[in-house]
Amino acid sequence: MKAKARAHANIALIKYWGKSDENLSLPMNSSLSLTLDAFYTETEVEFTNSINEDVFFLNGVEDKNTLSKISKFLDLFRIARNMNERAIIKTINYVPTAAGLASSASGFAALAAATNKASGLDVNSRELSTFARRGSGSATRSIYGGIVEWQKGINDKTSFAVEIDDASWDIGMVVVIVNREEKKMSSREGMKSTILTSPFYKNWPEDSQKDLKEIKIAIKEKDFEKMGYITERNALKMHATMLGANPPIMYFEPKSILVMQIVHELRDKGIPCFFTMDAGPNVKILCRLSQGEMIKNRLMEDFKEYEIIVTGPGPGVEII
Ligand code: 2P0
Repeated sequence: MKAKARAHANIALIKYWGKSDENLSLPMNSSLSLTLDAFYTETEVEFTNSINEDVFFLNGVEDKNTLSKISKFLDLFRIARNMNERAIIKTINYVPTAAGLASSASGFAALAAATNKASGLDVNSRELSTFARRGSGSATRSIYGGIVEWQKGINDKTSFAVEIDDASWDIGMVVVIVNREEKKMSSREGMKSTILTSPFYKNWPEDSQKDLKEIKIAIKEKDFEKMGYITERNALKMHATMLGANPPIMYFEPKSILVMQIVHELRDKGIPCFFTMDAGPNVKILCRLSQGEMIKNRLMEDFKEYEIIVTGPGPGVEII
């Protein structure tokens, strides 16, 4: 009745932006990501008859704010197993100091895997990704390592992740921490508002699927530059849909733009690197892993060393 799991965070190269079903967390578009080695979450779940309510500890401190979301998530497993036991959940986020990155992807992937084991449900990875999805959309992809596609599907059973490539061909990311404060608007709210109010959203579901198709070809051909250009454009198009919302949603900060300019400067010098940005001001640079340290050195002219993290591809979720 007790199990512990580790899951790594992921960064989307083709973004998920918008839900077609809020309750089931079904996405409007399929997405594709790179699982990262440097950022991960470890979660232990123990079901027991000795308590009447779930208890959740985050980094050693009891967290009552997130409890209802976690309990609702555990209910999915309790219903599937026809069990009533409450659980003690202990989560540690291993994110380099000052990273300030969202941890919902690694968080819900680790929670799903630990609960799957502890409850005895024992579904396979594909089905596990559908459970992770119910916690947080991006968690669907953190079930697998390397490059992962989340196929949008048409219902709960068909919206799952699949492995695309192990990313072992000199691929990495440089994460630049621009600001580690909590974001003002959650992705959930941002997506909803974009769909409802942005005149630019209507092109997104179809256009992002074209990008997805193209990037999968580039990955198959191991064409890193093509993969990078598609990644950078796709992120900017996602942000364009948000900029068109009312009120506008803008995650860019001056330093985010500075990183983008440095990326272009490096590219002009012949170094293949490409930026992407999510629902926050931090910028992630897709690059050759072997050039990560060189890119970091350039960034250190404008950023502090602890604000720059070089990482390779990470593995899928594992029971530890
Ligand atoms: C992504 N993002 O594909 C996109 C790009 C942010 C921008 O998935 O509402 O925390 O829990 O499904 O997964 C972040 O959103 O949102 C996200 P919910 P989630 O990575």
